[in-house]
Amino acid sequence: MKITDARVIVTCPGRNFVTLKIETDEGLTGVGDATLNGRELAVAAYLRDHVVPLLIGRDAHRIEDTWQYLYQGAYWRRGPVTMSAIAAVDTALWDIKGKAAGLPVYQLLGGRSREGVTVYGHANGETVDEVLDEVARYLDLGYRAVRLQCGVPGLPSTYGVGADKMFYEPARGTVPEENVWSTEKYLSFVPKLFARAREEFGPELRLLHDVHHRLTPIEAARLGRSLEPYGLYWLEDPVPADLQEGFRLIREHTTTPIAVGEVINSIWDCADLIRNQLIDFIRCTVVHAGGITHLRRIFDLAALHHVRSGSHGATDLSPVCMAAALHLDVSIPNFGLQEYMRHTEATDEVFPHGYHYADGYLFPGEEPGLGVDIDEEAAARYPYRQAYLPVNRLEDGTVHPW
Ligand code: CS2
Ligand code: MG
Repeated sequence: MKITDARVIVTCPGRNFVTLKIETDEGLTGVGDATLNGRELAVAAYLRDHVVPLLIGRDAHRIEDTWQYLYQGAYWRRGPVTMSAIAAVDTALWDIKGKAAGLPVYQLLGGRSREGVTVYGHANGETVDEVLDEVARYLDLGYRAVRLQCGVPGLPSTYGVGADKMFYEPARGTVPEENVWSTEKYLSFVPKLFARAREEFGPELRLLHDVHHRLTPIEAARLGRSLEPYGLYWLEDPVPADLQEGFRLIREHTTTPIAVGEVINSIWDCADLIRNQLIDFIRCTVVHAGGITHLRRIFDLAALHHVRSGSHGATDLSPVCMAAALHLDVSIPNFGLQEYMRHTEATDEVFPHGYHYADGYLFPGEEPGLGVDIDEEAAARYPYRQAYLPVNRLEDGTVHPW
């Protein structure tokens, strides 16, 4: 089965998405997500200018060989742009292989290891009371795990807190918005949020929190320790993951489980974290970590070291990525938890999909392939709009991780 065409489709149904659609001489098509929030056009150009010409005429069944050809063949390795572009090709080829076999992709990955994929939602608010009301709303919807993010008294804005509740979206504007950060204000406030949450919802609900890369290892160790009485399911991205060895210090001081991975693109960028058991959950996802082929390799390494999956599932990962993530989630032995931020109606219209939510779980569906597509006519009604992620500064003006 030969690849006859590949198109890069950029659309903005409320937010930007880049999608690759591959066509074959047998009439089967496949889709892959290539969205890199705030840097979308770099991946679109990488695909259009450097990858699509190499795909035409290739055997669509040769997924591994195509992966190696694009990865090793570029000479330049790793990085979010390269790995998102390769991911899009890889995802689309798995979609095609599933359709050719007449099977949902999870069947090609070894079949189901569980009935459904447990997901967590985001309870956000300016105040603790507002956050707790949101938690209650998620419980009414059947969620078994909730992430809590709250405005910090004395700071004008905080990561994870926005006007929209079900679709948090930080990217906007033709220049990046600037936020202000104080580690001191944050560290003294967060334990109060979780103390109230445990008082209200009891000991069993899985509670999570995202630090969004803002602390140093010793500050993160202090936070982890102060949250121990509240038994978090995970503390996410406590420090930037550039220095893998930095996590050792956190580990030496706290039993709060650590989750990392949404900005990690390759197995080489998390191998030390995993091999040294410095983390508990690896949160890479299909689009930014080289597709189903490469992410499965990361999850397999993680399984050997007691590390479970916790894939990133924010709104900037398209329904194509979510579908692919669910096929992996349902099949791997070491699944932990899947993030699920709902997409807007306009996004769901552009990306018709078979996966569905019920009672705290997502189900990938039984359609052959990934069970997701892009409606190109609908996509054309939503042209690209530049949007940047915010930049963060300390109160004295120093640039700080956002
Ligand atoms: C986040 C994301 O979902 C998460 O855990 O950290 O919202 C992240 O900020 C965005 O995906 C960035 O594009
Ligand atoms: Mg995060």
